[in-house]
Amino acid sequence: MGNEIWLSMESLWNSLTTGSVFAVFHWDADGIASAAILLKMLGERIVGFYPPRVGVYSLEALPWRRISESRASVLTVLDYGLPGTAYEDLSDIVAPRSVAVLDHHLVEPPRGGGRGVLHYVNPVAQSLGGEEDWPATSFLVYSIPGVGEACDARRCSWLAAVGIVGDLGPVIEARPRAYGTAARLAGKSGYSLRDIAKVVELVDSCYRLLNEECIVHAAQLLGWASGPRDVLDDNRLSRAAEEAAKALRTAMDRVRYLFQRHGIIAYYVESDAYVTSYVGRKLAAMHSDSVVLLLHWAPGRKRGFVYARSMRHQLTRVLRELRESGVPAGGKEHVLAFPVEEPDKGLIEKLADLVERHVFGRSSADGGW
Ligand SMILES: [Mn+2]
Repeated sequence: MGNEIWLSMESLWNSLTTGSVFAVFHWDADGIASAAILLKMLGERIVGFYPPRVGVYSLEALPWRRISESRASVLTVLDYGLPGTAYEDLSDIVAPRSVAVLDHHLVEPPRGGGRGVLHYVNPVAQSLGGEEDWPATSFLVYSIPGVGEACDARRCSWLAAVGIVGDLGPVIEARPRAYGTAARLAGKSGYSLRDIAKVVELVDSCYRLLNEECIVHAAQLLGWASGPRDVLDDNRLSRAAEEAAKALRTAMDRVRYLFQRHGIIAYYVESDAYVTSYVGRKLAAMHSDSVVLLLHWAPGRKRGFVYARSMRHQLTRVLRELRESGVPAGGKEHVLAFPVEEPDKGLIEKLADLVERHVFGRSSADGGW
């Protein structure tokens, strides 16, 4: 089979509406909301539905057994942030099935090296807008011609708002355009951003508990819900949210300072929940001029995560170097994360070296990853 790359929303949507679809979606509120919109629009065309392994950004983290058992003709990947070349590899692996990617992470777009059929729509990677224009993948799905109108008719525009509120979190107030978009989308369905924020907190508790079945439950729940009320009344998510909130509080009390260099401050935390992004965001808000590094170790799971975030500085070049060195890191302009197998504080020192070189231009810190 020859290489085929399709870059338009229309051709991507055409592939989804004429095939049977397996949807792989990012484990956070945006990925879940994106999958829920697809479920609302495609119904029984969706023959399978699962997130990658939480905290890992690589093709290996995809739910391979489920994908091969599903016999879907199209594999769609939502909001997962892998570079374009990874999806070219994926289209080779799953051929003759096609791959349809919807994303808004700033990554390298595909270059035309694959042999399978790849539909790739990522306006940020394709330089068709910035992260403020495309604040969520759920909004991108909603923006596919015809989908927004159909979604409005089913009063489901609130799902697009869930992704925006989830991805921007507390900084949404500082992004007036994205804030306005989210408020307009929620309002179209008759809800406020407060309702949406509550939905985000509930669905994000699943990945914090590293519970993939809970994530699937959340996506199905949102996909069939007539509005936020149905989500807020769900017992399983309420229990998960209580448990996650407890884990987050405990983790914040356990954060330990590691070291500081000019413009960089590093911390360590232990928790068996995926508290990485929550704790990292809080620390980044406390040190808004710095780059915050966090090593999170989950002793009971014998795995951990390294995380970096900055309110002010761009981490894009650090993320690129990590990925070029084979690290399964994911992220956006101001954030990156990757899994680790040991609580090795040396990794944080090495990451600090990369940040010094790429963010602060200090060449004394030499050596790659
Ligand atoms: Mn997203």
